[in-house]
Amino acid sequence: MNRQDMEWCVSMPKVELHAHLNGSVRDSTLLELARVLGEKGIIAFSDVETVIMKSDRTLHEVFKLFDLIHILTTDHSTVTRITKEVIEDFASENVVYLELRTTPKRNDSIRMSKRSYMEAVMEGLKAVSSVDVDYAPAGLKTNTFNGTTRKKLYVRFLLSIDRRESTEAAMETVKLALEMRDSGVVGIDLSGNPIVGSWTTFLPALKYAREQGLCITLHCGEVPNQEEITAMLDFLPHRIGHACCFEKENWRKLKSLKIPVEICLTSNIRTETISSIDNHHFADLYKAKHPLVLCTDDSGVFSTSLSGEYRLASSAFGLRKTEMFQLAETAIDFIFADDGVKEELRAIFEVATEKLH
Ligand code: 6MZ
Repeated sequence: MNRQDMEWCVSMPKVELHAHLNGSVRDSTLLELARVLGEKGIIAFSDVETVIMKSDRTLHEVFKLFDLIHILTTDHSTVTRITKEVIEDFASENVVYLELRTTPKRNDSIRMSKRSYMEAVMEGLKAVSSVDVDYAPAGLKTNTFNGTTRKKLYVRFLLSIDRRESTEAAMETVKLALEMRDSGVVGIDLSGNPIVGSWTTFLPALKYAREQGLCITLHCGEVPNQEEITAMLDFLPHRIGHACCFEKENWRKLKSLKIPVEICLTSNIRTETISSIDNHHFADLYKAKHPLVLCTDDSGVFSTSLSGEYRLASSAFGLRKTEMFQLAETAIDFIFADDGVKEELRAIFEVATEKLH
């Protein structure tokens, strides 16, 4: 694919369903934050700089990097800043619907509660000025500037439970999600280092969330763990992320249940969860017409973008422009927002079809 094709991928409307807030921070922002903490003597800037600028990372190293990023982005005002920047970055490449996920964090030393963390996130969303943002159920809230017709981005939130957390902490996150439904929270994600903890710890919270009408997406099969993969699929989540280390029986179950998969190509290759793009399960699932959506995972950590993921899929699997457009449009079926949003998104794609074909 040449440069013009990349421009085409950027101009196409896109739907992002698997993006972690702290994994999507610009390198330039992380370096700026590191410099400030370096000057205060809290961290050694040069050590941090090397880690941030490193391009190849195993899954293990990625989680060490997240611990570092979390040190850099701890306080409320930084959480607000990164949220604004991340949303504006997705808007700038024509993402029209974004489900942004983040782990609400409690940090007593700076008087941060899970709720105040999320309030800082919401403040960042409201500060977005480059596009109009629709962030809550129909008719509730939109941050429109000057009443003029401008580009619009729908943003919804998923609250993540980190696998390091306890059952109680997970339940607190679910309760917060329920209280924040009017602010655009639509679901719960289970993420974090896949070799840490047992997913059964979170089962009571996940079950409760589902009973209360929240949608659920689980990081599933990022490492080989057949027992967990089977149990996760049997739970019938609304979507799963990754599905890298599946065995024959897992594929059979996934396909028969038709659970949509959030595919993160660059992330899987960089973390060596998949040995090479030629062996990626995207090809088989796409051929089988299994519900799929291309996502970035951590656009900052893996130096990618959603347009870049489409370009990669196109070059690796021979997708033509019409097929890429269709793939992007089909993602509307798997979003957690209501039918009204789905209809509006379909209208956006219809207008774009005429322009792009
Ligand atoms: C599992 C991941 C992940 O929530 O602090 N996270 N969990 N697998 C991955 N694949 C590479 N990438 C990111 O964003 C960062 C957090 O998202 C989860 C991890 O829990 C990480 O700490 P937030 O905004």
